[in-house]
Amino acid sequence: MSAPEIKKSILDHLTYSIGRPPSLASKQDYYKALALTVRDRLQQHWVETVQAYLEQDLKVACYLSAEFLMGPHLGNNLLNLGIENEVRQAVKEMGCELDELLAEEEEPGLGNGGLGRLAACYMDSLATLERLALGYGIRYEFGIFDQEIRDGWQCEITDKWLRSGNPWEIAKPEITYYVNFGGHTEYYRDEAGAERIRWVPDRAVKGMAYDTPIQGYRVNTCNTLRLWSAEACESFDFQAFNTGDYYGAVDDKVISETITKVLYPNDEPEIGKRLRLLQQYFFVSCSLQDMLRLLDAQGQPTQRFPEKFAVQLNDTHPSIGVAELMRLLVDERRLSWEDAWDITVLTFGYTNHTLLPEALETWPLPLFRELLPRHLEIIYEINARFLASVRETHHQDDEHVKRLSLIDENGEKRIRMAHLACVGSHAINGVAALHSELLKRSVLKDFYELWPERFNNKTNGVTPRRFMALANPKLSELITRTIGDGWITHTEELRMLEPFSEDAAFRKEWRLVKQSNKQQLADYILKQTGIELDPSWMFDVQVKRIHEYKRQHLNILHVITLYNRLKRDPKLAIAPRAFIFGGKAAPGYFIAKRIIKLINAVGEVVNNDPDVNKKLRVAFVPNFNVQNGQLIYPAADLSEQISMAGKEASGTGNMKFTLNGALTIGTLDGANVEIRDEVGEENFFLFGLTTEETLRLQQQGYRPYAYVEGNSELAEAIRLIASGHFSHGDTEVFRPLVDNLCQSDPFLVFADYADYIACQDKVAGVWKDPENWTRMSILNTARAGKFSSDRAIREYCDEIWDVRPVPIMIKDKT
Ligand code: 73E
Repeated sequence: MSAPEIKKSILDHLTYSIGRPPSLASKQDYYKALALTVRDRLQQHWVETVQAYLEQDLKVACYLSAEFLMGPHLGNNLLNLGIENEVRQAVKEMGCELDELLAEEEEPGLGNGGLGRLAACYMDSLATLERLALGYGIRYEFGIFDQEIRDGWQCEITDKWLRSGNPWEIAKPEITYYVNFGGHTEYYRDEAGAERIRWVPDRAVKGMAYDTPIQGYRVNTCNTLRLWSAEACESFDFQAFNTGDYYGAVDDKVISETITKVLYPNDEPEIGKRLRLLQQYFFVSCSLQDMLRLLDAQGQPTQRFPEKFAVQLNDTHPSIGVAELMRLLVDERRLSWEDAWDITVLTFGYTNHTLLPEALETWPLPLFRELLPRHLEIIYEINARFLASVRETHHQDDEHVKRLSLIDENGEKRIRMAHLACVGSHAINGVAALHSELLKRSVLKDFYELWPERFNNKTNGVTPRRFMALANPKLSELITRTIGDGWITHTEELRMLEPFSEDAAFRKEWRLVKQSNKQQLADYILKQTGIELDPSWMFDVQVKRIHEYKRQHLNILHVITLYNRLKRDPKLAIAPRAFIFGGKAAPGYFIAKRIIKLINAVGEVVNNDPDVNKKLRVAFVPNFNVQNGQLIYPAADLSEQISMAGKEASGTGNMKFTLNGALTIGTLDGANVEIRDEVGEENFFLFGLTTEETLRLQQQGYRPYAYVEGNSELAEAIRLIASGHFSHGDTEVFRPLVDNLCQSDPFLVFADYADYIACQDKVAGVWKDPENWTRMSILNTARAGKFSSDRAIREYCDEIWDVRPVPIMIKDKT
């Protein structure tokens, strides 16, 4: 597509799609016209991809996820299509700057954090690797809230991402399915006289598909992200309307549409809310019905379902799919239980993302029965057969059988969704090597002993297109100039950079790129917060959801420690550092919200104290999201990955930082372990207890206060927080935090404090030698190729899904 063609298309869209003369068009109008121009181009690829699917007997990867944190589409699509330069020129000729138009896009924040972003990276890699794929999820009307910081506190603002429309999606009113809820089940005799069960629901909603094209990088494959939106079956209940109950008539519509209204803003802990179960069942049912329709459209028998679709469960959120597929096959398609079960197990794979016990989904039985009575029966039947086989073939005792059961009978009965997912899947994986090992030893131990062959590891990855090529154009240009551009799709080629770490001229260029990225971030932070940062300082960054296990408070204790050292001796020579934080707290997570307040409170004192602010600054970037993440990762010198060992399943931010040349300070947790293995222990700052050591310490009886008594710097830091020093004399505001740490400290902040501080002192020492730091930075990028989502997706396709590449030909390129 040439610049003049692009220009013509934009003008056409302004006139015919938007209905504005160019002279009156706003930036938003131009953005939309450009987005529609790009979308037209994607549609050609899309149609050919669908055509290939219809013509050939192909298998499709279906990624079921309650979250897809896509981030802005425009820049990514321009990159993947390879038309950025032409577009830049075209819009310039129309008096616009491309960067201004890019800034017009509202980010679709349909996810909380790593889990949702992983789904988005996997969609990018699937298309780039030319694998047919459908992403299935929920079209939330309101995504993750926007975070504002007022007086140091987080405020949540509704995310109205659809307010100006969404040019990337295409509504498909012809692709709708009914989803039932409630009611009861009953026996009946079918035509052949056989006794069967049917579900008599008392409510139904309609799910409508909204499709977004997912373009691969420089290939013709363009896959589909299909998100379901709930609608009332009929807009009005005319019966009620006629009897004068106007509001009653609208009520059903309101209730139905509520299902896809809002994303639950919780990362990790489960909330057990009724609407959440409705959301899960709603999108899973629509998706499975859609697959069955596609199968029928191809004239394929139901038995071939697992040959045509590999369905991956992104955590337990879609795991009701196991029962729903059984219902569709047994009740609606009249397959035998045994045949249906074989299909189900061959179809599903289950990815576990967390070991935190409080995050494992279980549903109270009464709630489940009320909403999904037929599914409850199906789960009972699955459970009865499963436990019988366990008793028979494995001679397990009652205790063991109880532990494996899909129903937790301790106290209020609950359905264990992870157990349903395990029983109903032929493959079960964790998201980093350590995590997959711990799964086998802890939460899924009994299942591992039963079916060791089902268990495997798929270390997470991130897309190098968005998180390097797009986010860090300067570094990408330098790398491409040095080793060619093959690394963008074959990140193992980054290894070719290794020898250049010894080249002083290359190191200088590397530093200049980092410097310029830091300047850009400093400009952004100044604009957002009024805090001035010097790009010659070390940028020490921790951005991720705020959670106690991630230990942002350990980081802030280091800041306070440096503050105290400088207050004691203002002349102390310390390497100047900017501490940059970002991340959202779940609105109901009391301690996490106080951690945000503490970061801002410490920042206020530090940044305004002339004794220290020439060497220390603290900034909290409000509203951390994909968009500003793209500014943050490339600007980091030091990446903070300091979770308590055994708690972070993988982490993916750690990978984004490493690929962009940040050095990591981290524990042996999640994918940190593998990052360290890859980059070399000499290029990684390791500290802290190992998983085994944390377990031992907690078994022995952990006494956090003993660490305060044994460490004067820690004692001083804690005393200062408690004294109100950072809170204008208010001794109450941080009391819950301090008490929690001193009395229980569930994530061993105090136990790791001394080693963390010692390690940070080592970091400061290395920073003093910029040539060496740069050498290490280059080696981090050069050796991070493993953490591409392309590698991860290849493993899923080859080892779990059996989905092969299918090159798409563009037949009529006009
Ligand atoms: O370690 C991360 C992991 O990198 C993990 O905490 C996160 O998933 C990432 C991708 O694998 C995660 N999110 C959730 N569970 N694990 C979660 C749970 C409930 C709701 C929303 C997200």
